[in-house]
Order: sequence, then C-alpha cells, then structure tokens
Amino acid sequence: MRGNRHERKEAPAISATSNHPPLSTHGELPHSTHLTGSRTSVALTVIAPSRNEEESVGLLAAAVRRALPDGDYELLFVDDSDDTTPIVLENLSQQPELHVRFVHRTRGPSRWGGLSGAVADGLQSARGEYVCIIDADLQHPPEKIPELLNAACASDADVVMACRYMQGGSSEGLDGPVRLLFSLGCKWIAKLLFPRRLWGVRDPLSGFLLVRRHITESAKLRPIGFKISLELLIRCPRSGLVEVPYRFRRRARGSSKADFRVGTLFLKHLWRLRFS
Ligand SMILES: Nc1nc2c(ncn2[C@@H]2O[C@H](COP(=O)(O)OP(=O)(O)OP(=O)(O)O)[C@@H](O)[C@H]2O)c(=O)[nH]1
Ligand SMILES: [Mg+2]
Repeated sequence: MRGNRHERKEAPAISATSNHPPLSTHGELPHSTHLTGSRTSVALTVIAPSRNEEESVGLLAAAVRRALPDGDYELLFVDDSDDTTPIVLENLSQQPELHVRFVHRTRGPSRWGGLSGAVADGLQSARGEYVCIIDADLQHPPEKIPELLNAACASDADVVMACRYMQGGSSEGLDGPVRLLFSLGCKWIAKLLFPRRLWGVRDPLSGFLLVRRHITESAKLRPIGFKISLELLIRCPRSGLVEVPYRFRRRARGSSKADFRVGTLFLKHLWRLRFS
C-alpha cells in the first residue's frame, strides 16, 4: 500500500470482509505477538483515548462505523477509566461489525503520560497504514475521518491536521473565552519555540489528526499531558502536511478532564521537547 511516494494515490480500498478478532486486554498492552498476520493489516487505525466516557464510547463506535461503512479499519480505545467504560468497551469489542479493540490501563504507572501516553501506547499496537487520533467524547466529528484519509492519499502527505483555525473550521466547542484564549496562547508559544517544525501549521495543537503510521516508528515518543500532536509534529520525520477544516463541537456528555494541571503539563511537555 505504501507504493511510490511520488504518485498520487487512491484512498485505500475499504472492504468489510475482515472481521478482526476482538483483542481486549486488561491492565496490559496487547503486544504485537497477540496480533495475527502482518502488522499492516488494515488501512486505518482510529485511536481514541478515553477516560470516564461511558456515555460516549458506544456513540463514537457507531459514528465511526457510519463514517467508514465498508471499513477496513480498527477502532482502538486506550482507556484509563475508573467508571464503567471498560465494561462498555468489552461489550463493543464483541460486536465484530464495530471493529473495536481496547486496552484498559489500570491505575498506576501503566497510565503513564495521561492522554498522550495512551495514544503513544495505542501507536505501538496499531495495525493500520494510517492512524487517525480522535477524542472519545465526540467533540471531534468522526464523519470527517474519510476526508482526512482522502486528503492524505491525494497529497501523499504523511500528516493531515484537522484544523479549527481556518476557513470552514471552528473552535466553538471550547468552553468559553478563557479556554479559547488559553488555546490560542498555547498555540503561539509552541509556534515561537518550534518555528521550523510548526510555523506553517495553523492548528498544531489539534487533538484530531491523521498520520502515516510508519513515521511514528522511528521516533521515541515520551509525551505528557494532552498535546500528542505536538509530540508527533516535533519528534517524527515527515514529508508533507496538509490541513482540513473541522468544527470542534461542544461536549454533550460526560465531563471535561482539561484542568489547571493539564496546563502545567503542557509547559512541562514543551520544556522536555525543547531541551531533551
Ligand atoms: N486514556 C486517557 N484518555 C484521556 C485522559 N484524559 C483525557 N482523556 C480523553 O481525551 C479526550 C480529550 O479529553 P477532554 O477532557 O475531553 O479534553 P478537552 O476536549 O480538551 O476538554 P473539553 O472541551 O472540556 O472536553 C477525551 O476522549 C478524554 O476521555 C487520560 O488521562 N487518559
Ligand atoms: Mg473534550
């Protein structure tokens, strides 16, 4: 599927023929030895980090299925929940048409890195040629996933950022003007600190993005906090980046995990990226 990188490519053929065996583990990561066949066995892995999202994960699984109806994909939840989310995920993973796998990280060191550590763990066991990262709380519209995939294939770019800050996009779901100001402030701090990697990127801190998986394989990812995009944009070699607008929606269910501590983790993450 990798083919000649200089040719425009068709979107990977998506077929509904593969029923991936549900692969759920509790408290440990699924190592590649658990996986059957070639590791690149699906076109797309959708990674959804989740923490206490019992009301949303089923809706996300259904929405991803609607977006990729004949989908050669897997939806991989990396879950750090203490509520009933793991039980819901177990149930979802038993419905083959939803292509759900999940990892539940038990409380303690296995929850390293929070949201971004969860995504980094997900990348270790992802099987898709492309990986799309999406929040589990439905603030990122799953119906945009095909557009991200098509943009990657049409441009042969290694990274497609779903972007709030361009025509057609919106950050309306951010919880009030203070959050918006904080988001814009963080964006500009990051761009000033990493001009070479980030200057041309309008929404470098978007949590909704798609990458070609192989660019993440050589990078040693050590993210903390919420900004996995920053880690990927700075640490992974990439050829080509395109942006696709999206509207960041309001959270309709469950509660936000973004708090003051997440802000301090962002600064710590920046420091680590700059000086390590
Ligand atoms: N695995 C994992 N997922 C997390 C963690 N913290 C947050 N998440 C998930 O990451 C996604 C983003 O977290 P949110 O709390 O929604 O953050 P946000 O979207 O910036 O904030 P709101 O707009 O207030 O919802 C959601 O799917 C969360 O469930 C964590 O520590 N571990
Ligand atoms: Mg959210």
